[in-house]
Amino acid sequence: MMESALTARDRVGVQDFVLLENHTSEVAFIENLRKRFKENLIYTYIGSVLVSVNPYKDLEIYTKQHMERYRGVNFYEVSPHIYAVSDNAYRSMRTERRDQCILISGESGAGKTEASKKVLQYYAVTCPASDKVQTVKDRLLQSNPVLEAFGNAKTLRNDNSSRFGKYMDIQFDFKGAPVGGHILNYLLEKSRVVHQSHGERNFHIFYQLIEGGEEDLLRRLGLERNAQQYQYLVKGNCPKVSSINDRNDWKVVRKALTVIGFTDDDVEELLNIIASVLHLGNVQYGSEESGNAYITTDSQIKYLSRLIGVDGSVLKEALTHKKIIAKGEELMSPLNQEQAASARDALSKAIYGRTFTWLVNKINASLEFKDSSFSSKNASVIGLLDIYGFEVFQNNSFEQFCINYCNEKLQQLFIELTLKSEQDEYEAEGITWEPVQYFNNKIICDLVEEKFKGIISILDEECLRPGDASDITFLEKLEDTVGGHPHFVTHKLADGKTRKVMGREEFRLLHYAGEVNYNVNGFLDKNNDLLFRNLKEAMCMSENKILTQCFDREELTDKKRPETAATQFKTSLAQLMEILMSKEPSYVRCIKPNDAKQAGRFDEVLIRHQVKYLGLMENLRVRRAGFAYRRRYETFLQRYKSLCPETWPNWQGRLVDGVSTLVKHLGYKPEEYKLGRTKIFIRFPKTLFATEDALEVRKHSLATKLQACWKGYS
Ligand code: AOV
Ligand code: MG
Repeated sequence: MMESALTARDRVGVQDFVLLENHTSEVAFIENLRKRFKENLIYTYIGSVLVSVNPYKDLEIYTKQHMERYRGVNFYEVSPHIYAVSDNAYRSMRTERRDQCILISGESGAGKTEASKKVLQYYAVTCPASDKVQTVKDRLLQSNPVLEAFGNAKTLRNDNSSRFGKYMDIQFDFKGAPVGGHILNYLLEKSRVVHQSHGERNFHIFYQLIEGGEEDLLRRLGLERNAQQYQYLVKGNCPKVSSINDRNDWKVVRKALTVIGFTDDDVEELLNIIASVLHLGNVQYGSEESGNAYITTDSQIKYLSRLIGVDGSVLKEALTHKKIIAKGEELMSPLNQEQAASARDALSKAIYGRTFTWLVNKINASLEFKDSSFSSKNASVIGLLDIYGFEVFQNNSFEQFCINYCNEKLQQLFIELTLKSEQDEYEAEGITWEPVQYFNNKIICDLVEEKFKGIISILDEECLRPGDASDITFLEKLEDTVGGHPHFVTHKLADGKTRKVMGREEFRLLHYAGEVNYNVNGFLDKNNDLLFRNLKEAMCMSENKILTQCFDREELTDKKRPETAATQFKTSLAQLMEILMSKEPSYVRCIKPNDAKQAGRFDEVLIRHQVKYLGLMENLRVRRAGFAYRRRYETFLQRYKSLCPETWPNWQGRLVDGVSTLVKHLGYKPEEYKLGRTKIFIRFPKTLFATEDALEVRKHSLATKLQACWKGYS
């Protein structure tokens, strides 16, 4: 028997939080999420915002049939899905000719990267295609495994954690076919190349190569099939991860590189670099009596020299000395063991980081639309943002500081745009409304990025200051400058006493998503991101075709000090915000159901916390403050016209009059709704509920009548 609309709602909850009877109750909100999660319904709307709870298991909801179900169908007429958001953005782009962006946010492991892949797959399958376009689609899709191999890693939060930020433009021609793409990448967590925390790994590619690389390839690269042999792979004591099959992933990545257009030569040069980073990590030092470092592992130098095409003696000298230019004269000053090891690590990070940028550029070249009759400037665009999510570890450093700052910026954008677009809509439709109070995290963004007195400015100041500047002086300066800020805490209390629970090398930021203690150790070095000149020179001599593009001789003559890492990041985020602001946004808010990466576990405390900091309750309140529901006249009429004899089967007059006739027939009271310029605004969900139920009843009675008819025939 058909389940009645009411009991179905009891079981699976409402598919739009706006329809909750008690919309201010967080308990009701979470109960609704729980009901749906239990039924494997991971998606729920707040108006047009999609809330997604990571199921941590494969659901049968991403098939081609599912894609077809969402294609060209109105948002509210099908159950909530990432495909509905994708389709909606696509149709808005097509019909309104307005560039779109899909912003996916949520903490580490909440499902952002998976969501972004679903969006891309949806377009690849459902958008029109020609042969040429098929290549573009394939390349767009295949860019993912490649970038994930080089830019993702296992962390304690996520087995496939994005360690870089990614914004991808998908370009469409006037027929709506994807014709190209462009990726912007943000601050890769390079430090992972040389160090991993316990239980974490280096970037996937290293393990994929070692596990999956063919025998003769490994021989050529001088590598053993054993990750334990490599210093850069043993720090986290976690070579294998149960959810990851490195050997299979290697095959996928290798194939993807070919699809993207990498020649065998390109791949060889790329792998030479990956292998040389591993060899570099195994370069060990001894200490002479004088304290000067010397290299004890000549065999590594031999491999390195061969793989990157730099003379062995040049490498050896560069890895143990620092070039100083004094009074116009060049001097080689020997390094001690510790300095030499850190110079070596700086080189590894630089090589890997620059190769990653090269990789993104190479992918961009392959995604570039090349057709003289159509310029990418005329293309319509859907941007897809998938960044690293907010994260807190036992020990948090410069990287977490940058990642969490980036999340603050994105939250800020969400706040501005959801409020703004809501306001704009009421204004455009000629309807007055009451604004809702939000926690505005601008105060935290300012604390980090403000000119002269923000944390980044103070960090830069310490980085540029000659003399005794250190991580600790940086912390002291922070205390002096932002010590009184409501979102900043250190061990020092206002009365001169100390806070025992905090270390002396830490500062705490009260982020919108939670408190994080940052250890200042390494902040200056990481922000400076310096590479000794002679190491740069050595790299400029490289015969490796990729490295010659990564290390440019011009850099050696450039007298200007490069911008610090944090400032570069800040600038690129500001540019990103501008790009996003210029487009019409759709939001996907991802929630992580538990910390154990397990299916079926709904950890209420964790979820409540996310609901809070993502501002979902406020989001809902804003959505409901004026009118819970709004629909374009044609959509509303199309859906409910069967409920009124005057509008059924077709209304001939003006749409607004049709809607007016329909709602009067349905018994809507004047205070329950307003008619705007193009849309009907419905104040209470229960009004729409009643209408939905009436529709359900009508469908049911139609179905029963049909069945009766059918029985009569048989
Ligand atoms: P993230 O991108 O939000 O974290 P991911 O998208 O990598 O998180 O998701 C983490 C893991 O959760 C994935 O590897 C899948 O195992 C699982 N998962 C996520 N979404 C789904 C889904 N829709 N269906 C099935 N499994 C899913 V980070 O990159 O760490 O912020 O920086
Ligand atoms: Mg991710």
